Amino acid sequence: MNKMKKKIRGIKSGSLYLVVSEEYGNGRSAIEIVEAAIAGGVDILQLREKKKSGQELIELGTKIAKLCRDSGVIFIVNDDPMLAKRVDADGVHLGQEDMGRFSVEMARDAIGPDRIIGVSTHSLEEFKKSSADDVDYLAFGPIFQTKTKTYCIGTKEIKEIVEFSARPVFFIGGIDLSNIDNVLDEGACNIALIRGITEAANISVRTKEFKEKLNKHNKAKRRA
Ligand code: 3NM
Repeated sequence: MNKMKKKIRGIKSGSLYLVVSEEYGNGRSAIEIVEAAIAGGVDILQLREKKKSGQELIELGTKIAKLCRDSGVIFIVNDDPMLAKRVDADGVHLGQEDMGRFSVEMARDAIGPDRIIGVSTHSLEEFKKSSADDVDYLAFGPIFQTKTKTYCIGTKEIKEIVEFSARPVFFIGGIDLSNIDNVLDEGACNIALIRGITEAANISVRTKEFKEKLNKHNKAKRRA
């Protein structure tokens, strides 16, 4: 098994996953966001730029792949298994809409056995169904209100998801420093987010703050 795939499969707790979208970066470029998040200690980065052309994504993805490789950060590309392969990312993230167009099995055939596949899920039922597929991690959300969805689930299903899952789970959607404790108190171990980090005045400091929160919470949980 490839090193990054092993790394993500082995994640138990305390991992911070940043989804990078320039439109939420307060005028900062994707590369600026990525560099600052890496400096702050982010664990996983996803390139999610819905408004860029194919060529722009190849150029940007290639640059981010190098930055991540040099710092041991896992790099995931949103939506497109062929782009993930082209820029030599560690894996691809599939939304439910993507899986309407092609199955996880087809994405696996496209990117090969060594790269990571992650999926978005938005209900307990979807989560359980996707868990049976050949995926390396799952995301569950939106927990709180967010800009990319018209509804949110809340924290009530977190416990059951965590207990059920044999793979790492990232909770996502509207998570920021003011509500992260509600998510962690329900048993979440890892989180994913956009604006909580990309809108910060100092992205690197904010990334560190999230990492500290996650570490502190997980230490307390181990002691309990
Ligand atoms: N996926 P923010 S919520 C990209 O629920 C994405 O699957 C979600 O952005 C899901 O942290 C979301 O700014 C947006 O709320 C997360």
